[in-house]
This record gives sequence, structure tokens and C-alpha cells, in this order.
Amino acid sequence: MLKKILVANRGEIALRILRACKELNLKTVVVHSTADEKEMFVRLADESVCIGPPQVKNSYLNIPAIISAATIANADAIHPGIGMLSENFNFAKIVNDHGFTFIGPNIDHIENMANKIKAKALAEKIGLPIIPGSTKNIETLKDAKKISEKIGYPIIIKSTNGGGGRGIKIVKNENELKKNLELARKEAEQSFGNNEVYIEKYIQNPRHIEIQIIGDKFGNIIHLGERECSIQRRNQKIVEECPSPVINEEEREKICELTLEAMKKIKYFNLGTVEYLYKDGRFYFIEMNTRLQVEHTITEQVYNIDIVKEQIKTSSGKKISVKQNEVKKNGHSIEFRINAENPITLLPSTGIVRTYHPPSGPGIRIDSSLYTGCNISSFYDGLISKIVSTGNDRMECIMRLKRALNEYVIEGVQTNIPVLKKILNNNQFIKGNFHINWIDEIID
Ligand code: MV4
Repeated sequence: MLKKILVANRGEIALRILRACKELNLKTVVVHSTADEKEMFVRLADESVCIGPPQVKNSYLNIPAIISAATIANADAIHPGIGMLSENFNFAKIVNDHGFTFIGPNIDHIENMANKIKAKALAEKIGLPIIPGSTKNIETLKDAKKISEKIGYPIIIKSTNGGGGRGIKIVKNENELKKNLELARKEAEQSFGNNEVYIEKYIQNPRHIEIQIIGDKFGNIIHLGERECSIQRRNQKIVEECPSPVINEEEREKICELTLEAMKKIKYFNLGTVEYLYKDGRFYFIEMNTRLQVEHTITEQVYNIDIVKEQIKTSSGKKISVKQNEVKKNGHSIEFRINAENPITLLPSTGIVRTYHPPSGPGIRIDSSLYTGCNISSFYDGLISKIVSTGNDRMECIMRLKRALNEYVIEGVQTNIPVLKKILNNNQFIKGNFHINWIDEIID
């Protein structure tokens, strides 16, 4: 059994992981940058080790410093959190090679899913529905023309080593293909150090729906239903809900079972999320995340399971606490992400939080790293708080969010709360009528 966990992350997610560790009676140690000395996650950990200057590449991405800290603190496991090193299979390998447990999936699964074309080929092999297009890298313009003609325009060009929406190009007709192929390659090279790209049929205005999976080392795998994550801006999710307002029980059962069967075929271990585009009643695999996700909270609320504790327990070699037939969906949950940013320009907003008064009351959960006097630094992601509303149904969640957002006081930095209030009052949102490009459309 694991005894001491090192959390290699910061902010609200580091806090969330510390809470799970404490409830499991595990000792905790965090690593932090010089800028984060006074952060809540440093205060709430049993121990902390400063590993470098503010820039993430010199601290939270500094693998030798993190391994040294784990060694000095005598940790047995490292939790990578979200972003940072969480999907870096090289890091996971180094963690294991140094005798620590990497809290996450098996390295070969992390590696396979990091390569989007390999992930797609594997998805097809294990029976998941994929989007028509190439299952190999595109070598030449001639290749690109051939495949695009076959599937029909519009097409989308994606980087093999990309993901999360960066560096994608949509091409409406053959005249625009050459230019966009070159651009996509150049951007892929710059962003990911690899110029490989592939082509798919472009799905217009789909929804983004993902399935939560947990596996243990005894071959037990369960799903915890779907999350609706369509409301996003510049590839940053803003609103997530569970269940999706457009998926009926029959569809849910079908896609969850299909996903579960696929995961059993590869003996998937630990947390995973299978992402789909959903359009006209059809699901299409896009990628798989091999880590804990920001929006795990809404699934926890609806399925009454602590996902982070399950993740740590399975990494300790224990069984998942529940069997699939004991998993019960109950009510509805919606998460709004609060970012420190100028709501119009979307530029980061930094500085000291002078007043912090979070809402509470029935059905409101706040996962936040804020406290009065804390500093919002320009070096890190702007996610400062998640507000998670849970109720018997979607409308109760919406009314609770309205009530709670009006209670929320954050002074000293600007936040996107005004945008969140607009979304809450939008009729299409209330009806559950939206897709991945919806925010851009209503803001225009
Ligand atoms: C797509 C697509 C439309 N058609 N693939 C973006 C990130 C990566 N996860 C996949 N992405 C997309 N792939 C086809 N064939 C639209 C997107 C997409 C997107 C998907 C999910 C959530 C937000 C998105 C924002 C822009 C584009």
C-alpha cells in the first residue's frame, strides 16, 4: 500500500488531490515554484519542496528536480495531476525507473494515445466508431488530394502529435488544400516538434461528449457515464455537465457499453476519458485522455464516487470500490470554470485577490485555490475556481448556479463571471441547444 504521495502540480487540482490523499490517510508532499510559496496547496500539504523559478519549464516540468524531491521526501508515488507532465510517457517511465509509482495509466497506453493517428487506429481495431479519413500520416499533396476527394470536402487537417484542438485546419475545397497542408505542417513542427499530419472528414457543429472510465489491476473496468463538454472557447472548456441534455438512456447505455468493451480489450488501467464528437445521433471517436480531468467533479456528483480516491486506490493495487451494476446515476450536475481573465479581450488578469467570498448552500461545490490575499500570477493557467452545481434535474442546477454566481465575490482580479452569467440566461443554453462552436456564434 502506498504511504506517501508527491503531488507534481499546483492550484486547485493540487488541492483536490491532497484532499483525496488525506481522506485515504496518506502522507503528502508537494513540489512548487518560488512564485507559489504562499499558495494554499503548499500550506495544506504535509511537506513541500521548492523545485525552481516561476516558469513552468524550470519548475513544474523540471523532471530531475521532481524526482530529486520525491527521493528526498521519501515519497512512494507521484501524482502528476492535470496538464503539466500528466500525459508525458517519458516522465511516467522515469518515475517508474526511479522506483516510484506513477499514479496514472500504463505507460504503453499513455504513449499510444499521445499519438493521435495511433490512437485512432487502435480505436478502430477495438470497435469504436471513427471519422472517415486517413489512418496513416499524409506524406504528399497528392495523398492529401486523393483522400480529401474520397471523403468529400470540407475536411480537417490535424497534427498527429497534437490534440486539444491546437493547430487544426479546416479546408473547404481543393483550392485551399495546398496552402493549409503547408500551414498545418509548419504549425505542427513549431508546436509539437513533429510535422506529421492526418486528414478527416470535417464534422460541422458537433457536440463534444466524453465517457469516464476507471480500471483496476484485477481486470475490473467500469464506466461512469458521459459528460457534455461542448461549451468551449479557443479550445478551453468553460461549461461541462453530466448527464448530457441530449443523450437518452438507450443511447447512453449503447455508447457506454461499447466504450467499456473496447477498454476491456486493451485491459485499460486507471483513469481514462474517451472523447467523441456527436452529431445527428452518431458518435465519432476523436481522442482518449489518459489522466484525471478538470471536469471529473460533475461525474463525482452524479455517480457519488470519489474519482481521485479511486485513482489512487487502483494505483495502490486495490480493487475499484464498486461494480458496474452498483453504479447509479443520480440527478444532474453542471460545472462552470472561473478564469482570471479580462472577459472581453480574454487576456490573463493578474494581481492580488483582495476579497474572496465563495458561495455555498444546497448543491454548491467550490473547488478553488483562492483565498483573500492570494496572488494570481501570469506564469500559470488562469483557472482559479470551479463552481459545481448539483440538483435533482438540470433546471435545479441552473437555478442554483444563478443564485450562487450572484453570491460569488472575487475582487482584485477580473474574471469571466459576467460571461458565465450571460450563458446562464441564454435561452438556447437553457434548452440544452448548443454545440462546440456555439460560444463564438452567440458572442458574434
Ligand atoms: C474535429 C472537429 C470536427 N471534425 N474533427 C479539436 C480538438 C481535438 N480533440 C479534436 N477537435 C476537433 N476535431 C473532425 N473530423 C472539431 C474539433 C474541434 C473541437 C472538438 C471538441 C471540442 C472542441 C473543439 C473545438 C474546435 C474543434
